[in-house]
Amino acid sequence: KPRVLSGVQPTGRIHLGNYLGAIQQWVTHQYDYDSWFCVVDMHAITVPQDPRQLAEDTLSTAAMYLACGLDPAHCRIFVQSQVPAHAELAWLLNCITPMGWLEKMTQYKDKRQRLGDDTPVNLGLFAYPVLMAADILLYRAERVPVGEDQRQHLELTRDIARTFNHTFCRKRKPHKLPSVFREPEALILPEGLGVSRVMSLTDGTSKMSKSAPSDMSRINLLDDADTIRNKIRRCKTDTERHLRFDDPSRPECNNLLHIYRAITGNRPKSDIERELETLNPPGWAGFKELLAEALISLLGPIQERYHQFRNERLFLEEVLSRGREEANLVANETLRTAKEAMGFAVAS
Ligand code: AQP
Repeated sequence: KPRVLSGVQPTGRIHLGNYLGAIQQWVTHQYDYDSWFCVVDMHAITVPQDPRQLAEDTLSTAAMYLACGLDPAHCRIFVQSQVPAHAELAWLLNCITPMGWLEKMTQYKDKRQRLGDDTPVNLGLFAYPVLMAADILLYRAERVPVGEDQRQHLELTRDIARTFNHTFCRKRKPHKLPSVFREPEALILPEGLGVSRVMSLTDGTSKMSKSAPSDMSRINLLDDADTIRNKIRRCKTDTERHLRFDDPSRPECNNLLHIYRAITGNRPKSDIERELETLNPPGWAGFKELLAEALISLLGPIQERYHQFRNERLFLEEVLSRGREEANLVANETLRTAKEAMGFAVAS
């Protein structure tokens, strides 16, 4: 089976963008792929975290993976910081990655802008994509199921893998070595099969994100029914009455229709547009009610399972401990071959 690897940062509450763009794909693919999913807590600390909260958020994120449908009998779930090879490989890769490549990363540029000129940017935030490359390359993953926002980081991962293989394997004299790393492909939902980029509820041109200051901009998977109704009631819309897909001048309408479609079985767009013409009350008011209730139906069962898993601490720790052991085995082996290729004196 081809191997997949992906992860979410424990930086707050998991939202609908994380679910539709990434986790839902993981759940679907876990039976067809050799699947590895991590909670990327070392990525989380690229922006300040409360040390009293990080471990709990890490466990909550793992519980949410299970609640969304990841089955530890079919995939491995582990915590990034419990596999030291991630940090070590990231350092090796830092030393072959030109800073110019990282300066071009739009996510870095966006985050930097959001932090403002007065907040100094740390080296970790700048080097974030190199750590992400290490995460993926350590497992020689072939596919990486992510949202559209990660496409550029995946391209960078491929560039880093190619540079490493070229420098330390193919050009190696007198004997070439087999490639250490495999160039992974992003697995991003194609248009028509869900939403690869869920946008903010308060601005249809920016992505739904954990770090956006206003909680009204996102639906968190743990939001209760009243909160969901309130957020959808107050989300940004426009003054047109007809609800149509794919009008570029109506980003909010487009986003909400795509969310509705993704959570109600990906029916043809024309079917949904027809359904929306018969709403009572008509237009936005009726659609907002429909969307809110569809979200509540989707999230209710996930929330119930989440609270069960969150209370089964021993089970959760056992899943993560098994994941940690297996991840360390694979990651240490790849790290050893990478260090050998670079010329380190590797202890036998
Ligand atoms: N809006 C989104 N639409 C589709 N997919 C998304 N993902 C994130 N946002 C969307 C996907 O979720 C996975 C984990 O991403 P993350 O942990 O980086 O989450 P985040 O919400 O992007 O976190 P932050 O801290 O809020 O980051 P910034 O500030 O960069 O937005 C990934 O597969 C991602 O594609």
